[in-house]
Amino acid sequence: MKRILTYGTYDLLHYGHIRLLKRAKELGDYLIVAVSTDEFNAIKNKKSYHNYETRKKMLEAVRYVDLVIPEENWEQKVQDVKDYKVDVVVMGSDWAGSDRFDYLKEYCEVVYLDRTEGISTTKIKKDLNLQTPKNEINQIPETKDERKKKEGK
Ligand code: C2G
Repeated sequence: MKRILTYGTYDLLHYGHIRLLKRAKELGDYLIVAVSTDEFNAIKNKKSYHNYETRKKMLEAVRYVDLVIPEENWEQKVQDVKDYKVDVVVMGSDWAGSDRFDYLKEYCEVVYLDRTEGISTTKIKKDLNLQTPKNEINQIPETKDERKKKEGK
């Protein structure tokens, strides 16, 4: 079983993300996505429209994704590769050659896939002229089942 790992914020999920996930999955049999927590986004100076829980739920609904784990810092990648027995780390070509990823070649294969031109979360926000009020992050309301589970009913 060939295990693939990729990292990202994955906010406002768009077809550039989906194409990356589809091609990453095609490289193996099991795809793990480490999605940036809201706290790590702050470190990356990224403000996401959806909070971590919502971005995680949306990725879990993507047919190519087998597991979603939190990306909490820059330093966790070697441990992730070991813990999840990863064969290939995949990122979009905007990360090609980055020292944030290239050093992982000591532990596994590192593959950069062409970034999908013409789409990005920043472009979507700009085109929709989205001004997310400061510190307000939208989230998907809980389903009845999720509420019952939380209340232990
Ligand atoms: N991507 C792509 N084409 C686009 C937009 C994004 O292929 N048009 C890819 C990126 O290259 C990345 C993944 O989709 O591999 C997720 O993109 P982002 O959510 O923007 O992730 P990023 O902010 O680059 O976070 O530790 C690494 C970071 O967490 C990566």
